[in-house]
Amino acid sequence: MTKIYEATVTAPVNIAVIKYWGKRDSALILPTNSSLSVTLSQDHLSTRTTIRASPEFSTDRLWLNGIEEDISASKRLVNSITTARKLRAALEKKQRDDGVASEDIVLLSEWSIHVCSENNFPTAAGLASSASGYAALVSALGALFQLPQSTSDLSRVARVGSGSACRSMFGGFVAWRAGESNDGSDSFAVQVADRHHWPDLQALILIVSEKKKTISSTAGMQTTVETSDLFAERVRNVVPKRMAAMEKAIAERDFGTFAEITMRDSNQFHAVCLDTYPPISYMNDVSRSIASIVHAFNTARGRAAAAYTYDAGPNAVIYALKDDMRDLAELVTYCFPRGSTILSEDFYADPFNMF
Ligand code: 2P0
Repeated sequence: MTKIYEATVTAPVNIAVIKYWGKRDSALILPTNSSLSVTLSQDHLSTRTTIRASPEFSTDRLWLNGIEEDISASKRLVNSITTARKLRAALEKKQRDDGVASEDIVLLSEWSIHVCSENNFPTAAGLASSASGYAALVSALGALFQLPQSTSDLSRVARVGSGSACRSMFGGFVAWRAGESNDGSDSFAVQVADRHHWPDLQALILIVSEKKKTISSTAGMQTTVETSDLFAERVRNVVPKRMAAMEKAIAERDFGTFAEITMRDSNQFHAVCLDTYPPISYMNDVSRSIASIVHAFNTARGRAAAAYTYDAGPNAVIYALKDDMRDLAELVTYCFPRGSTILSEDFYADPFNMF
């Protein structure tokens, strides 16, 4: 009978409130600054990955959303799989050293794998897929290989696939500690608060454009590192203070501070993009209008009741507490009646509404 081992996992998308932008080492994916994100609900924005290993498979193969891709064409995929295999090989060696009978040791590290990965959201919607994709791949490899490493340890493996993926290894509120080493040993994700910590917090995703971005994050951030003067100021003097203030705001469920830092950090990230030469512009007029609407909403409420943030594209993510989110969502749909939004009833649990 054919021997097959199989693991299936689901990993969610995360949206940064302190942005990662810039690498100090492109091969190991070591960032220039720490970052912090909120992991969204697994139910509606996530990647589900199944991996099978068998001694009968002749080569590693991968299907993304039903279409076969060439693994060897992606250095990052090869790196992630090779790193996980080395951890499995170390585990098999330890079993041998511990005197486990050879027939009881499954040499999974030597078998080829078949990977099947699917997003439950349209890739064309311009929402991050590399974060959930690599987090799902590495979590599935960890489960398949029964690796004893902690989630933070495995986040280092996800990081070599895509930087932001290391944060999707955890739910809730997640910091990626930049670290200082040259080998990446101290550059990994940690959970700063779990998903039940702030049940009132909601995320609203406003799909402004479904077009693929013109400049990839990977290419854009390196041009920023090489050309922006503002960037050095951000890395040295701004982000470290913001990381500390943001972690405190989350611990205290202080939405006003959380919101202000979130908006300021998004604005500074996009300012740094504009300070890049040639400049990079991810937000468009609709994105900027949404930011103005959020500020008008906050002015009307006399407090920071909602916060916007934008990644490397024009789509907006709004954070607000439940009581305010309904009104904000109504205001946005009034201003943009034909817009496309996804409202997470709470960002960690069951219901999502599409409307
Ligand atoms: C973030 N972004 O913190 C920031 C904000 C985009 C803007 O992480 O080269 O796709 O694979 O490490 O992870 C996008 O960067 O880049 C990103 P690589 P990645 O979420």
